[in-house]
Amino acid sequence: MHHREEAPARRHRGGPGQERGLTPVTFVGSYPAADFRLRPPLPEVAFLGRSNVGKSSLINAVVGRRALAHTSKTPGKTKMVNVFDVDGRYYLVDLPGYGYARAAKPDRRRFRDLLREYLSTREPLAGVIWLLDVRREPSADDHEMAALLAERGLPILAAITKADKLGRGRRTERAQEILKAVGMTEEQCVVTSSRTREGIEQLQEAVAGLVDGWSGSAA
Ligand SMILES: Nc1nc2c(ncn2[C@@H]2O[C@H](COP(=O)(O)OP(=O)(O)OP(=O)(O)O)[C@@H](O)[C@H]2O)c(=O)[nH]1
Ligand SMILES: [Mg+2]
Repeated sequence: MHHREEAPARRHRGGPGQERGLTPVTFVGSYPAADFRLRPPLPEVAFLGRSNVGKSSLINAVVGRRALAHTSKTPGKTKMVNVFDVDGRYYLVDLPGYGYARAAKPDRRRFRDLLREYLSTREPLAGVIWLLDVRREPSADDHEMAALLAERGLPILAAITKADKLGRGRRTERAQEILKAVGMTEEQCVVTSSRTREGIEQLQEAVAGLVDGWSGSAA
């Protein structure tokens, strides 16, 4: 089922050769459950994090498109599993956020179940970019997600987001505090900003590394 999220028709969703002639990236589909089949079968790299942490913005920054994945000031924008084909080599996956306290209860449950199902069963999942806001303490939901990923033994890279919100010294300090709180090292982390493009090249390399290191079967 190729169930698209509502989008204004004029909204750009990444046809071939648009914007800056970068790597071709196309929107594949939006899926309400984790058992969708993609053709061709390719490894997937998913962006995971609490609502409003900047997942959709970071995907746009990584692929160099301004409005491929839909972003919003209001938390809870991404409601399905959105898949983008990057150059026929791998899929980038924009997930709904977790932990949005003001979302309706049934929505919260649905997102949580969808994330759990996707993260714990999805076969072609090569690795996860786990987003953490530079200004926030990791939440109970963050820790729960981390436990789920650890259980499956998936490669994880922590992306500290919105680094532009803090000055240089403060952001390094915060990054260290966050890593300590989630039990990860600096080698497993990149400090990013979709706004200033800080850390974006490093993140691109990390995504490529996850894809190259993938040894599973996407079929
Ligand atoms: N200052 C700053 N703002 C950012 C950055 N990245 C995202 N934002 C803002 O944060 C808000 C949420 O961004 P999204 O990319 O929609 O976040 P999301 O994690 O996809 O949110 P959901 O889909 O609702 O879970 C938007 O207002 C963005 O403009 C960043 O690097 N710096
Ligand atoms: Mg989003």
